Amino acid sequence: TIAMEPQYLDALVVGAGFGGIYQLKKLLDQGLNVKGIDMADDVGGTWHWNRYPGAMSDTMSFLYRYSWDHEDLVSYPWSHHYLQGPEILAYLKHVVKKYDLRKHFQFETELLAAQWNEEELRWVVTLSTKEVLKVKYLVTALGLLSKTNFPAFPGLDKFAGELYHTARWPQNADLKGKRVGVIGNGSTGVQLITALAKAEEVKQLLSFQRNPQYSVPAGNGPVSTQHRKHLNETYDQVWDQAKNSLFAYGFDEELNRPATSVSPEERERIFEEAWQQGNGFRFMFWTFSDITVNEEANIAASDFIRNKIRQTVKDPEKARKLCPTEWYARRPLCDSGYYEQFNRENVDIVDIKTNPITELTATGIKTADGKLYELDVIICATGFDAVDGNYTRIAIQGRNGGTLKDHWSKMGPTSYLGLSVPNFPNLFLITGPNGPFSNLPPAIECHVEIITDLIARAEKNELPKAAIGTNGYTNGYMNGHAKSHTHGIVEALSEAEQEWTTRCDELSSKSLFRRIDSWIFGKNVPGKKGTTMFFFAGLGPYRRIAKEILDDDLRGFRRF
Ligand code: FAD
Ligand code: NA7
Repeated sequence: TIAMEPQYLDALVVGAGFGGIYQLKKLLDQGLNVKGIDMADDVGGTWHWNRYPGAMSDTMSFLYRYSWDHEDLVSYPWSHHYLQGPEILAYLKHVVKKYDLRKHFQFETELLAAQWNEEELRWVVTLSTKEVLKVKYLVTALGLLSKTNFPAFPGLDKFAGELYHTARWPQNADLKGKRVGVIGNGSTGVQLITALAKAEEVKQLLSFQRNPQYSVPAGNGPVSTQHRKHLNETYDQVWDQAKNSLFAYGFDEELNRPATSVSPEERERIFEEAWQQGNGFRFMFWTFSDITVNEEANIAASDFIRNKIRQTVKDPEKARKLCPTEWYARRPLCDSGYYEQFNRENVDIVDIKTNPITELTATGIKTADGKLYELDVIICATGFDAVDGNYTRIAIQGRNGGTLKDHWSKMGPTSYLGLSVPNFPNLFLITGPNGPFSNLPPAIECHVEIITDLIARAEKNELPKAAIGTNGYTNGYMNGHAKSHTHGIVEALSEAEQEWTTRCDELSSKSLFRRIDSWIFGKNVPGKKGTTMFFFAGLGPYRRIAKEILDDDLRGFRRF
């Protein structure tokens, strides 16, 4: 094989979801020579991969989109309070078309390795197509819920029926008349089970459930013309509110009302109001200020939801199985009639907490009690190796030969502000470890905008003259190895990363979320060391901190 000549570019953007699309656009707008890649065969990211029946965003439609195109905000059509997966995919394709971005993307192309070259001040990037790129800036928008978690059940390869993961959903799946087993009942499992049961096409539907979760109604329904008109007239304020709130879900979080500060009747009334209105984040964060940090408040919310489950599910045995016993302390779920589906005769729960799956056989799932559940289709709704999962597949080698994997092996995944890592110059992560925990499109935008600013500063080459000759970069500058040495370097300082990591850890120290083995603290994948993965103080505070840092001459960043 002939070694390919390296291709010189200003920047490579990896990922073609919400993050990659916007980042590509912003860098093109800056006049840079940029390429976007994705291992998928088209744009969409999450919404390209997750095409299972019932896939839906549970951020309300008016906030699950980009905020920067006013014309689009007021004109792009959507009909319901929530967007279905295919609608989001169509929206992202529309944005790509409108800004003519497709020609800058290369699909079915995976980033395999990236190595920092100190001489040239460039990343030497190897792609699955065997192409080699030399880029000044490497932006990874790999997705924080993207690398699938596919549990290694014994006998996985023996199952003779159809076996799917929800995040790799095939376009031709046909479940009509089949006996279907779903493993997993998080956000995805709840959506899938509800949709499959409602469609009344499958013969039998079994939910293989380890830990039941708390779900509240989504409150979906058509959006009235008046409501849309009002939104259109106030969109600037709407975004302003969202971006300055904690979770950017379109309501002001309750900050000063502990659940115990009101009478039991009043508490019930507030829970009921939130239940009627719908949305999981609203139920958890708009009702009271302390549900996620105070045991008593958490129990009050849990009791309320458990009562609703018992009222909804007629068969007491099914209701018992569906009632969670853990803290209400995972990413809050909402649904479009999940619990009701268990009133159907062909829909049932297999409790795999007390009676775990021991193996898959040619014909189905076997549990510890020796029982074999015969199935035609097994669907793993088992979630993701979240946040750093996709990074573990890439060999990223920074300055001095250290790899990102090494850097993250001791403390777990860390970064400064969720986007920069010491010794990885000009590598920028969109929604990297310890980024804001919130509705994601505005969090992603915030990261893209910071990264664009950092790159603009590096491009301006604010290289302090005095530093030349002393900072180790002189060779690259003087010898002229690269096509261009006029750019600078931005990277987090070690102390800044450490400080940020400690801060994120402390912010979540009182959270009941830490007591649950979920993806939010990196505890859902066997072997993964649970660590703090997010900045939990909210998007508004995150944005303020980031702005201060940028205004304060990039405090915490090293610049050359
Ligand atoms: P992604 O959309 O995940 O895109 C990352 C892309 O990077 C992927 O296409 C992947 O193929 C590509 N990639 C990864 N590694 C490589 C590599 N080495 N080489 C090349 N390409 C690579 N968020 C919300 O805020 N609200 C919601 O209601 C919500 N609902 C969700 C429902 C589901 C079922 C899922 C899975 C996620 C949901 N999310 C939700 C989170 C969602 O992931 C984000 O909102 C958003 O879509 C993430 O965009 P992204 O561009 O950061 O990442
Ligand atoms: P989640 O929320 O991580 O849920 C995964 C589900 O799969 C959950 O019920 C798990 O049970 C179950 N699971 C995972 N591994 C196993 C094994 N080995 N055996 C049995 N059951 C298992 O993923 P989702 O895709 O639903 O949602 C992720 C996010 O994407 C969501 O928050 C949205 O933001 C979109 P467990 O609870 O661990 O007992």
